[in-house]
Amino acid sequence: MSTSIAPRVAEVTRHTHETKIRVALNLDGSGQAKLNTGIGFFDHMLDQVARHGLIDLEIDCQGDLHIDGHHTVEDVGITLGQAVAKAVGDKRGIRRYGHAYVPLDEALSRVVIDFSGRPGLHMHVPFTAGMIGGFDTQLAFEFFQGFANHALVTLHIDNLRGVNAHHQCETVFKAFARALRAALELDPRSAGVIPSTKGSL
Ligand SMILES: [Mn+2]
Repeated sequence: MSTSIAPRVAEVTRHTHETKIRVALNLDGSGQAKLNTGIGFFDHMLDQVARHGLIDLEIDCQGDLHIDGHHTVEDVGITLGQAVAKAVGDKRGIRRYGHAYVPLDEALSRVVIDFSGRPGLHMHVPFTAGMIGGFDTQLAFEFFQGFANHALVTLHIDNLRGVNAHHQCETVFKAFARALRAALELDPRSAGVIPSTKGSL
């Protein structure tokens, strides 16, 4: 039996009065990224998602940064979640679950993801600083909430230790990328199979 997998790519544009966003991605990419959210540190985090998730990722966001970064970060999470959901389709052949531990010097984070079809975020990251460059650390939660709600995934995110907030945040995004990559990987032993006894996810 030969199963040909359609290219796992998607493009989503989302326009509101607060943000205008375009996300284009290829889940089977090589980690090429073109990012422009207007928040330098956030671009740095999204670059980790592309690089360590081996996802080709273009994100352009024109957001209301004259207010603050909230709408930009939350809405990029929403739009990225929509794009991942679109690219992954009916989830046939994927591994479904993924997890990763990622350290960066003194910091260590763990992310566990399930493409369950049910949105859920359980996040425990005690950031040691309120701001990292121009990025409000409270917005990390908003990003992952937006992503989980629209990619329809269960997401458990824990920073197990860390002193430097840049390190804490970077380990979270890198572990997210690695977990995502593992969950979305096509499992040759279950080619064409939807990984659920229910028959749908
Ligand atoms: Mn860094």
